[in-house]
Amino acid sequence: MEIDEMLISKAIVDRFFNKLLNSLNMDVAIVGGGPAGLVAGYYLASAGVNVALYERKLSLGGGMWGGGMMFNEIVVQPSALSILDEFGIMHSEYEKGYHTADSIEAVSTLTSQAAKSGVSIFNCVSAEDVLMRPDKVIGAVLNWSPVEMAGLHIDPLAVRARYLIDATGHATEVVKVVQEKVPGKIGTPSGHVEGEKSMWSDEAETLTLQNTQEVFPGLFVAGMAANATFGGPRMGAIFGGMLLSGKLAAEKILSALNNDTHN
Ligand code: 48H
Repeated sequence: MEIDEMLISKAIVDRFFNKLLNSLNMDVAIVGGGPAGLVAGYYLASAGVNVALYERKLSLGGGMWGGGMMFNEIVVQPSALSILDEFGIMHSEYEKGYHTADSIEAVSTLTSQAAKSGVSIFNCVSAEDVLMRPDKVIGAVLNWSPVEMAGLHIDPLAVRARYLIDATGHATEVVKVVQEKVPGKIGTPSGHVEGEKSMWSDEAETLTLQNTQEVFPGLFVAGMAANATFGGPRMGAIFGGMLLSGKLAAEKILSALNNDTHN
C-alpha cells in the first residue's frame, strides 16, 4: 500500500481538532507544564476529571531539565519520594534526607505519565489572559506561542474551565494578569502579587505547600508560582515541594469540584 500524504495530513488535523474540541469546556485548565503542573494534571486526570494543560514551549518539563546550574540531577526530600515512586521515577539516597534523581528521566517520566493519565496536553500554546466574570475566573484565553513570539496581532481563543491553575513558575503569569485586571483584589495580604524572596530552601519547601491555594475565585496557584504569589522564598534545585504542591493543588480542586456538585 502506498503511503498517502493527504491521509497523513487528514489524520493529524482530525485527531488534533478532536482533542481541541474536547477541551473547550473543562473541569480544570492548567497553565504551565513544569513539574507542578504535570503532577497536578496527573492526579486530576487519574481521578477522572477532564483536564487540559497548556505549555508555552515545545517541550514539557519547565525548569526541571537543567537540574542545578545545568548539572542534570535533582534533589528530592523524603516527603516527596512517594510521588517519584507512584510515577516510576528512579531515585537513590545520597545522604540521609537527600535523595537524587536524574533530571532527564524525571522530567520525561512526569510528562509521559501525565499524558497517559489522560491530561490533554497542548504545547506551543500560551495563556495570555483569563476568561473573567466580575468576581470569578472561568477559563483561559490562549494563543499560539509563535504568534506571541512574532508579535503578530492575532486575536486569541478562549476555553472554559471550572478551575484554572497558575503553574507558570517564577513568572506567575496568570495571577499577574488577574492582578492587572482587578487591582488589589487577589487573596494575598496586600491584594497584589507579593513577589518571590531570595533563597532559603527549608523555609521555601514548607511555604510552597502553605501557599498552594485558591488565590482568586476559580484560580489556584501551584509550584513556584504559589511562592511568588504569596512572597515565599526560592529553594534552588530541590524539587519535592514542586511535586507535593502539584499533588496538593489537585487534591484541593478535587474537593472543590466535589463541593460544587453537592451544593
Ligand atoms: C503557557 C507558560 C506560561 C503561559 C509560563 O518553571 P516551571 O518548572 O514551574 P514549576 O513551578 O512547576 O517548577 C519550578 C521549578 O522548575 C523551579 O524553577 C525551581 C524549583 N526553582 C527554584 C529556584 O530557586 O530557582 O514550569 C513553568 C512552565 C514553563 O515550562 C513555562 O514555559 C510555562 O510554565 N509557562 N505556559 N502560558 N503564560 N508562562
